[in-house]
Amino acid sequence: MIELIFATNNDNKVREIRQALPEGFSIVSLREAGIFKEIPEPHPSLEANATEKSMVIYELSGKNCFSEDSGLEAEALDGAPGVRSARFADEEPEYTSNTDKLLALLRDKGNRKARFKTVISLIIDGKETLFEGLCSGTIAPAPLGTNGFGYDPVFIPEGSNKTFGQMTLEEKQEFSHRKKAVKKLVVYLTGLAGSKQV
Ligand code: ITT
Repeated sequence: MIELIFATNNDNKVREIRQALPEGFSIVSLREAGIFKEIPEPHPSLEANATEKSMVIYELSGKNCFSEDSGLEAEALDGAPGVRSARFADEEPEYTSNTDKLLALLRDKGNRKARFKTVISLIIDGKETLFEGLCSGTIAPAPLGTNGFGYDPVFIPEGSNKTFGQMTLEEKQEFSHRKKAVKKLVVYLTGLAGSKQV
């Protein structure tokens, strides 16, 4: 069994990654590990924030772990909200949510292309490896569906006519940026386990 701490406070991410992992892998969230810590995300890139989260938890716990940082990049907004996806509407009282702000900024734009990006930072015995997953699609004119989290109700992945918010978790996994990054993580860890390095 490969056991890892998943350095996140986002229960939706835990649910999605648990569902995406094959047998033989077990993850423990920060809450389950008894670690109650808000990890800062001060950096201008998903990669640097992911590294910060996993390093902080590795140093604190001394255990192999991984984190992920993700964001939604809208083409017409030069990649915003991007690394600021979780805090996009913060401190701007005219927007009640991140999706409100995104829809307002895209209202007059013809180009509604966007992509989700996930970066996973894995730390095994102090050594970091990064994995990336992308999912291209478009931003819907208005929110549809209540499943998932974050921007799911406004994101339609390429190859579907439904938003992530209208999909079951199983359906979302067929397209998901997070699932693609997890698949790479699994291949890598399976290789390490084969050579008895984890
Ligand atoms: P941790 O840092 O504790 O892992 P977080 O919620 O702060 O959790 P991020 O900093 O990675 O996570 O922020 C990612 C934000 O991007 C998240 O809050 C959502 O708003 C959005 N997001 C990421 N993946 C998404 C997905 O699959 N569906 C919808 N929105 C997503």
